[in-house]
Amino acid sequence: PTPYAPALVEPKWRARWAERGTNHAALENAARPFYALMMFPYPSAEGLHVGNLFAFTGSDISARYHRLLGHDVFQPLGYDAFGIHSENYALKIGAHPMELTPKNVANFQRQLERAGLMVDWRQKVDTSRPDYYKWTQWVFLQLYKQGLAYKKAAAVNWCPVDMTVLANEQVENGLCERCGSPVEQRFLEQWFFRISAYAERLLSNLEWLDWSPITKSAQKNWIGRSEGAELSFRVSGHDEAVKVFTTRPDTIFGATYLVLAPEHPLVATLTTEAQRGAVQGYQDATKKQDLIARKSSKEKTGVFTGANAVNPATGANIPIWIADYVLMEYGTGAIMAVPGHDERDFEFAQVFNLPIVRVVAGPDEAADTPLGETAYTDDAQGRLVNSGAFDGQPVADAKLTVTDWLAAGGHGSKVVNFRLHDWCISRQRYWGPPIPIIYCDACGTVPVPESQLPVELPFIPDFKPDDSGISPLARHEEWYRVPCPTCGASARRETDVSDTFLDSAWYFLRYPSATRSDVAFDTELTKRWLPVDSYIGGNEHAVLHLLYSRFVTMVMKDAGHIDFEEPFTRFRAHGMIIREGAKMSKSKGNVINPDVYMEEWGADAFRMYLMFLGPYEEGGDFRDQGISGVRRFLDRLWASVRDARTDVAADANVTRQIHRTIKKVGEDTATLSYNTAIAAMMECLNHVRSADRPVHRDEVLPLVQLVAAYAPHFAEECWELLGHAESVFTAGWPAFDPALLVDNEVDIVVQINGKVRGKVRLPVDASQEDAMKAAMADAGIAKFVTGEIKKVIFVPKRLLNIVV
Ligand code: ANZ
Ligand code: ZN
Repeated sequence: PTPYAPALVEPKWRARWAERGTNHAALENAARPFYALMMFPYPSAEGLHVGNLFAFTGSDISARYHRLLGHDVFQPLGYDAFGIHSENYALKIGAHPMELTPKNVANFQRQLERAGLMVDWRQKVDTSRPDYYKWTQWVFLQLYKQGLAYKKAAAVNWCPVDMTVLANEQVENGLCERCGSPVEQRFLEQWFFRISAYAERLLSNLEWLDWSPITKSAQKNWIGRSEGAELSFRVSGHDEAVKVFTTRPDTIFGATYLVLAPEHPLVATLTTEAQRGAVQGYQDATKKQDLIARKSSKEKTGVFTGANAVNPATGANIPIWIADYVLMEYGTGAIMAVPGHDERDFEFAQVFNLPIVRVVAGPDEAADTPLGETAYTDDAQGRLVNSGAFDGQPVADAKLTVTDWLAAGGHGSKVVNFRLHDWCISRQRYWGPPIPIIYCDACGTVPVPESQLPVELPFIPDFKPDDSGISPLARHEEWYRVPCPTCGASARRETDVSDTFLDSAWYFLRYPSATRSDVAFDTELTKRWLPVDSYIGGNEHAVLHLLYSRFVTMVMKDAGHIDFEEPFTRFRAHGMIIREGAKMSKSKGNVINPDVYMEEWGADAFRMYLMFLGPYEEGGDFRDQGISGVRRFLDRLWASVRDARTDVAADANVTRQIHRTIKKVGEDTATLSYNTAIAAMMECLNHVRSADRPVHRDEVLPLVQLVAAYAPHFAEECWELLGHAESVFTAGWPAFDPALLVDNEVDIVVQINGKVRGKVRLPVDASQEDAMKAAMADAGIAKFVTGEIKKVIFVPKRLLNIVV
């Protein structure tokens, strides 16, 4: 008898799928379209990572399951091939990204095909190819037309050793993730997208989106809506006022000093001559830090500007300081410090000996209770003290009444503030789509006409960034010198490229139309396939990619290109595969090469094994042991299929078990609970094989359908072996009979004189008489019935007690 041989079976079915177009969706005329999306990979030179494969397999199972349910499933995949990761890697190994990327993509393609994903490869996208980024540039122009793209000077992270701008994610504790040198800030002119204008909408739609709760809450925090007040403090001896944002206007009587961010534009004006040296020294030191270091809680530092402001509530003169714990990017870049009730202000006041006043007291505290070692920050129970006419008011009321009072006096107003910043999309790098803008001395900023797209990224050997902080393209006049599209005069192209996150913020719109060269996305195809029905990916993209995608989709809707504003109806975050308790990484030497495992055990066994490591949405520890167990399951199922017969009677108990398994595997697969679904299939197979007789064909047939989404090549081969000419994926999901789900037999415990002596298995409706008969027929029980039976107690379905 032939054993299961994945080395033969798997290539056979991949070839047949390709030949028959099994994995292609009926893009033009699907009756029940279902768009299953997985996050596309960045094609690293190391090749497919086991984490990628874990993610993709889970998506693939869900897609295949929906196909079995009768949907027309479209599952595309592609490559997020532009960006700093690819470029840095090319730099490291001395290659050119334009030559290296296609090689990496080809290697990924080979590995992905081997994994047996149900991908419609006709619709593949590669963000680094002109036929794709032409449309990324088009997306930029749509934002520009809507007034949502603008240019301004802003700080960027700058690594002085690598001589490059770094994304925030590439800065770890203030150091460059690549070389470890301290990161500096530089001011450069950059393009921004006005995502902040969409903050309220991005937040409120979260309420109805069917997304993983962790992803939603990460977005909610990132958007960071705060209700409060913007208050104005007059500066003594100046015309200027300092505006602050506060969520605690009720504490204004306790504001004993103001703090400006060191970069605040008023600092230069307000600083006295005596303090100028100290202030400038502090400003320079702050420039050398990145945002992450500034947000970390460390010893408070700061400098007095020499200027004072007037507290509008108390009339007191209060000093104006600068300190790096106040960030220019948030609120107004200035705060009123209330050391009695804010932790950071409290620490600062202690370091610099500034007055700390209590203006809120807890329920059982007197107005003069000392504050002790920390600020009193509770805003739920307190009431105001030392606050003039407001004394005694609960904090919640005072937030409103104090704001109204200050507003009436012309000192400020109620505002809603968002943490979400506009999205900086300029990169002073090479490996990305050139931003489609031309600067003309006569016409100013001119968008490249859509008919002139793409603005092709030229091949330049010197793509390396340098200390100038300007893009490598800015060294190539032969490229950037172009006639103005409007007046024809000599003009200059924008030489920055756009952020990789822009490439991935619309790729799901492109897939159905990937082969179209006339439009970014076809109206009809988009209507049929979008929004995406199921999106599965890593939660590390919760606030960048997923938020940007939602934003771009909203803009496309507002511009009239599409008729929906949320791109992903359902999103599920998968967990991570870790090894020996650590995240896998090359530097830790604990990376797993999927090729090796697929070679030894087969792709199907490896897929199932990955899914068996733990709950899909939580992830699990990768162990080398255990894959043999999964493979053994496939071997045994194979043998049962091979040896199955039709000339034996099906066993009723086995049939019931099969129906229960169909129900369970369906429910578990629908909720991505793949590990428990696999366990149920294994248990079921044990039942099928334990009966002391040959296996009936009907007993393995449904099992093959259940396992198909998990081990697709394997299932196809079994299905063929069972006599089918068509793919198992056309066979549908097996139905279960609800009547067979309930047990129709139960174990009844038998006691003699109150002692358990055994049990008998009987139909659920067995009577006392039936139970007695069965008990007496069991020699092991009957031998304890030594005298005359005095009494019998019978609890149906449970217990038989015989008293002798
Ligand atoms: C006075 C005050 C009193 C504050 C108090 C808090 C407690 P969220 O909730 O995150 O919006 N703040 C405002 N702008 C800031 C900036 N640019 N950098 C650093 N801190 C800033 O936080 C709002 C609070 O954070 C504001 O309310 C302000 O401190 C501070 F008992 O004002 B509060
Ligand atoms: Zn011009």
